[in-house]
Amino acid sequence: DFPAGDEDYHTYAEVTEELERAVAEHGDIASLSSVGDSHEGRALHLLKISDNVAQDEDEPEVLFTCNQHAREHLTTEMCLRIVERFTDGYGSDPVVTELVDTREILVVPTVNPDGAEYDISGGYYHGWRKNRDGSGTDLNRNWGYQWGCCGGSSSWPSSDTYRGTSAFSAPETAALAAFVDSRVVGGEQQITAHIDFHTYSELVLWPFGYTYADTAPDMTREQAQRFQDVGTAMAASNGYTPQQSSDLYITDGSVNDWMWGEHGILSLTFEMYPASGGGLDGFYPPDEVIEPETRRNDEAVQILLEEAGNPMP
Ligand code: 0X9
Ligand code: CA
Ligand code: CA
Ligand code: CA
Ligand code: ZN
Repeated sequence: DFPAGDEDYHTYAEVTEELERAVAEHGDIASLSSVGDSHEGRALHLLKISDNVAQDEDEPEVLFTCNQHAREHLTTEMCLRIVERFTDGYGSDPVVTELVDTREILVVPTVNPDGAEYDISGGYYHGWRKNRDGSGTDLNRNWGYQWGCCGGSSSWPSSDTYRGTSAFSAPETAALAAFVDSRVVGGEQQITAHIDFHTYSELVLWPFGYTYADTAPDMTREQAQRFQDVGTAMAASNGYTPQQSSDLYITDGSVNDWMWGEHGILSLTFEMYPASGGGLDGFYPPDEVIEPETRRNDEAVQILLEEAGNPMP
């Protein structure tokens, strides 16, 4: 469990409960499934929110993923806020209602439930980042676009950025990637936009991470400009700093490079609160910040949902 005083954070069992509650109360617009199982057999929950939720309608699909990194618990709360806002707000909040009616919102609140549960086991924080399959793999270096290409990951299992033995060697990345692959229908990827939430540093980041270059074989000048425009607009709404992810540091095998490079998805990473401060402590802000720091991203989430309807140049 979470340490005393931090009980407002959700354990895996409590995340499951929240999602089941959303479906029980809003079964007309919410349905719960999973993209697969973690190494230890926990369901990687997928909550879909849309009107006519049982049907696969021709509406832009928008994906939100959280908690790839075990200790980044505030991100799980971010995904839960998205679930709560777009279910409880349906029918009363006009913006929410319009977006639920015209989008298919897909939320995976915890990509790494084994790691998250381990991180709080014994009632204290372990500073854990990776999954729990015993390989030492950093999930956010295990994605299959330019995997291990460029010095943005490590070949040492003990490293914080170990890329794994091959792309998608981790069951959690493999399951999520297979789900995204499965959204290619009639030759067209249905998911048009994505945010992967992390902590911390208060940043809005866009691909590519594997190269410092702004343009690349799979990134035209016009496309890079759109990432910059959307990222900058989002950052204006929440006060984060917008930048290409490689401007922070080079990564290869990160989720955004694959989502964009492989599937053409407008895919960004948010690094949430705090902006800086205190090494490991930065991953464990008190639960009092959950409400203000997740609400802070409401407008950016809305911008992504709206942008999901616009074509990529
Ligand atoms: O290193 C990561 O995977 C992310 N940061 S974290 O502190 N949450 O681990 C950032 C990934 C963004 N991509 C690049 N910086 N290239
Ligand atoms: Ca508290
Ligand atoms: Ca629908
Ligand atoms: Ca659809
Ligand atoms: Zn992270």
